[in-house]
Amino acid sequence: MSFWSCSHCKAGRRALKWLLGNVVHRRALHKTSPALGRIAPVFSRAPAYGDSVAIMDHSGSHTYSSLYKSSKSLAGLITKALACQSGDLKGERISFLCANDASYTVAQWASWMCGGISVPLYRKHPLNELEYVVSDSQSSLLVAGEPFIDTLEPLAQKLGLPCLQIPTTLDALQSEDTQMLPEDVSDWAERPAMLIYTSGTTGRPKAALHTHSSLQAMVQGLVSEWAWSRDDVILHTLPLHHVHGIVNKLMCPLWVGATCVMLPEFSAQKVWEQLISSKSPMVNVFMAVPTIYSKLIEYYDQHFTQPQVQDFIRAVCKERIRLMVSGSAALPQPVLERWAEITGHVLLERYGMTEIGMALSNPLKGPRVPGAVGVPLPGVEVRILMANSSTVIAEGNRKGTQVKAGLEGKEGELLVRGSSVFQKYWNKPQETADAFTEDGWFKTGDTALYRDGMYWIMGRTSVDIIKSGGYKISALEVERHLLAHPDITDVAVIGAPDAVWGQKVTAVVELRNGTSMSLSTLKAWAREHMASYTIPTGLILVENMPRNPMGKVNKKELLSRFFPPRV
Ligand code: MCA
Ligand code: AMP
Repeated sequence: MSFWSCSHCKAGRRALKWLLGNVVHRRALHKTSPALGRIAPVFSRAPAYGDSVAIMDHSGSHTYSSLYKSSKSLAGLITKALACQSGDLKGERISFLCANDASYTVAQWASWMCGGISVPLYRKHPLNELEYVVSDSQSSLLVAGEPFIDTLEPLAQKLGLPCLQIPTTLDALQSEDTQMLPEDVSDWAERPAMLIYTSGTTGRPKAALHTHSSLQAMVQGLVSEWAWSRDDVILHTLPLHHVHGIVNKLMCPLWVGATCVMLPEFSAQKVWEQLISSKSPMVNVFMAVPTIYSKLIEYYDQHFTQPQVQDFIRAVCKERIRLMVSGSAALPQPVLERWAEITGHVLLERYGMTEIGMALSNPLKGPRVPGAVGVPLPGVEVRILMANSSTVIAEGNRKGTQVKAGLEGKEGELLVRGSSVFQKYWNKPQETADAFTEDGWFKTGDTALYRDGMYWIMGRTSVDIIKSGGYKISALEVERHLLAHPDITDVAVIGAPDAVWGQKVTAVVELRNGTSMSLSTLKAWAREHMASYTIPTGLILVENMPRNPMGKVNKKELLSRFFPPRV
């Protein structure tokens, strides 16, 4: 029996039908996917890299062998705390909250070494959101990096769960009492590995379940396409509860034995310092969301005004850095152009999503077309489907794309299939079924077109999904929170266009008679209840919420009324 077959949920008939179809399809893909090969979770490659530096963080350098040993010890402590005699947690969930440093990798590897599913928590989430994730994932144990023990311990007590702390000095974890690891992990392909929470247009955030094979497919696709090697040094500045920060920027380098330099959080000044520093190891790979590139440009324009400094920066970036990537949101052309002026690098834009990993990428070598997201990565198949019809406009993979005659350049919904696609939404069979077509294609909800030999993302099909700073935010989830405010009687949340953030979370609010509200009082109230990046940064007060005769708010109309398109 596979790890995962003891599912917690009773799938409905439709879900079961989908599941069977999907499993069959995914099996077929495993057979045919040439890139995937043997399944080997990233930690199992660490011993081969021995004393090479895996991670550099605020506390110093951490070699592959020291991370491996600390992770084994933590895995041993986890199985002990859960009284698991076999040493195999068979897919129990381990939620962990760590800083952006080596302790994160130790927690992740440890949860895998003892057969668990890793559930990364995020430090900017308020307690109620952390509790939601721990409860929804039915986690059995919590792991706290040293700065977060005071946050997690009371939560663990409330929920009756054990809570382990990772000491500041990771070596203090290394003990004799370590986890015995399976000699052979070749049957790990369909083992569940990670839950990533993502917002949608229905209900609370749902967790996408990735298996070891879907994670490996993501990693191997990027390693081969972007030519990752052991000599690479990447600068890591992203949050670690999303695929971009976890897979692209952390698991890829650790897969090949490269070095990951981790900053505790994004700071434009610190990023510039690292990019041009002549201290070893020198960064040669950088990846970020478009907002980060905008903020780096802003910092450059304010601080690096002297021509000789500008020449130096350009020369260093051009000479040392081999790859700079943008993704998670559309890269505005002015940002791409200005970045190219400053650094001499045309950003490589790629497209991905929590449920599928990376799907489309501009080439490492060869022309990168501004505004386009390139072609399918290895092992990925894509389709563009005409809205409200079964007409396939275009379908393609690594080798090429076929377009239906006369439909070149027509827009439709982007569908994705392949070995990097997630297995299911945790405990949500209906949502899982709804997310796929009958023949196993994942429906991204993004509008795309194929033109001039590449794919272009034209936006979301739903106005209720907002992208701000690279974060996906559900307008409905923000409305749910705001409606709990005692003075708010009605609210509609919209994503106003914003040059730096992509979109700006804007609340159109109707207040109780006789009350007033400013953006700063709303923000102060929201900080206790909502993740910081979901808090509105725009507030529009209305006497009466504009509704159509059916009583519905038309958000497209609201957007064009308050933010008319510039002509
Ligand atoms: C926020 N602020 C704004 C706006 N938005 N002010 C004006 N207009 C706006 N539109 C304000 C906030 O209210 C806050 O104000 C201040 O700016 C700083 O906000 P904060 O969120 O704290 O910003 P930050 O800490 O500087 O972070 C910016 C960031 C961050 C580094 C760009 O958002 C980030 O790390 N984003 C990456 C997200 C990510 O990794 N996404 C990947 C998921 P005040 O100070 O008054 O409170 S997508 C994915 O994984 C898929 C697979 C993919 O394709 O990659
Ligand atoms: P998430 O669900 O948080 O993983 O975010 C995935 C979403 O980010 C996708 O569905 C797209 O809407 C958006 N996205 C990612 N990369 C790009 C890109 N290069 N251009 C436009 N949108 C993107």
